[in-house]
Amino acid sequence: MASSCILKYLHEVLKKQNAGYLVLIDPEGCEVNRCAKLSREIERAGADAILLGGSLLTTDLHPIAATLKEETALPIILFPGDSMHLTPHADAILYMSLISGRNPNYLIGEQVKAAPWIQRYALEPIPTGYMLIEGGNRTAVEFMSGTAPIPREKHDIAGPHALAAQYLGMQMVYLEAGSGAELPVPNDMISAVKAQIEIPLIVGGGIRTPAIAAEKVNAGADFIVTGNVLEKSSGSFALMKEFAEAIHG
Ligand code: 1GP
Repeated sequence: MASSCILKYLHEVLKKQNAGYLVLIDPEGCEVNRCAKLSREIERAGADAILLGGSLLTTDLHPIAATLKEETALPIILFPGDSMHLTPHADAILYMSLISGRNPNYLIGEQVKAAPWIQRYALEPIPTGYMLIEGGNRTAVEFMSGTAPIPREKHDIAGPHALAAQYLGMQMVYLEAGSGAELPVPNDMISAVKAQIEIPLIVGGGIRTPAIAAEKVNAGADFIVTGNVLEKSSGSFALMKEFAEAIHG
């Protein structure tokens, strides 16, 4: 039986500080040596864990994940776009169900295909209710999943989805505006969702500055995810440090 040490670790992170910082590495287009350097910087900058994954994967995940495991002591948590995006060279997996959508393949289909491999690879599954929120532009996750995001102002829709995730036994809720979203998840939606649930709330997509990350934490986010902004920035180490400080509070 899989242990739950990464989930416990994430809860410990929340006991020690305001919120946790998760840095997403998209293996697509991330050459192994670059990923290795990035992972060392992520750890030195003070992030709490690395998420590894993306909507579409055409590169070989195994060598990248194996290198990350060697280079950093931080937990490596898979963030898969589908059941093909698995590797034994990780500690855990966000075992997500795209609960904001009504596409059975992403509600349960991919999860069934992935389950035997998660067991074989001894990955710790972290059951997560994944909710796509309108982010001002069409994002890869919206296109690839064939699901419509929840409108930005519809807190009355988002809240019950998150609560249903909790009642179904999920351990985390992820509010996702989509990688490269023009607009991150609105603060008032974060607050409305947070008020309805007791499980930790992850917020990501389109968070480009430490000040915005801090706003999301103040609104109720327990974990902040950044991806794109670091891939695009030349001074990514300094920026990551600023993010970590802003998020940890
Ligand atoms: C995407 O929430 C993550 O799934 C991160 O988004 O790349 O826009 O930071 P960004």
